[in-house]
Amino acid sequence: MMKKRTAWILLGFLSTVVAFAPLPAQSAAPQTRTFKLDARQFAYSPSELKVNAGDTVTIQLVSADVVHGLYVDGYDISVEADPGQSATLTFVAARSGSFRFRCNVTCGAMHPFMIGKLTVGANDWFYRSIGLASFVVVGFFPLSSFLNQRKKKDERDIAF
Ligand SMILES: [Cu+2]
Repeated sequence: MMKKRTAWILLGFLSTVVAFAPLPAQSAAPQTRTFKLDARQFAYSPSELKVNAGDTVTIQLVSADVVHGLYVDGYDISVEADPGQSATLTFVAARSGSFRFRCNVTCGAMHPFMIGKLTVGANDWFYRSIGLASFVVVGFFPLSSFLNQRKKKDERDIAF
């Protein structure tokens, strides 16, 4: 009986740790982030942007030569900047994942290759729920078979 209780307490404790332990790599509070994105034939600089889910993101698109655009896949938002000018795009990064951003103004021969990547980190709750779910799966089945064995043994002890 003691072992059974200890196992439950241990499982409860581990679940609590998974649910409430601070995650080192993720910052919980949403931030406001501003990026200056240089656009010229036929690339963006920087070509990779990383934010956390929930961040408010402002991209200042600066066209160095001809008219360039910026379209973000998955978010379905875009902005255009005239030659030598800048234009800004602000949005809340509510969707996690990797998204291409691309030039949506035909700007020359290599225009289709003018692409970049926006990475929106998953928020804490996504990882926590996966952690909890794995505890339920990994923890429940061995424990239940363990408890069943105990129960059978107890019954035998009573029977004989
Ligand atoms: Cu282009």
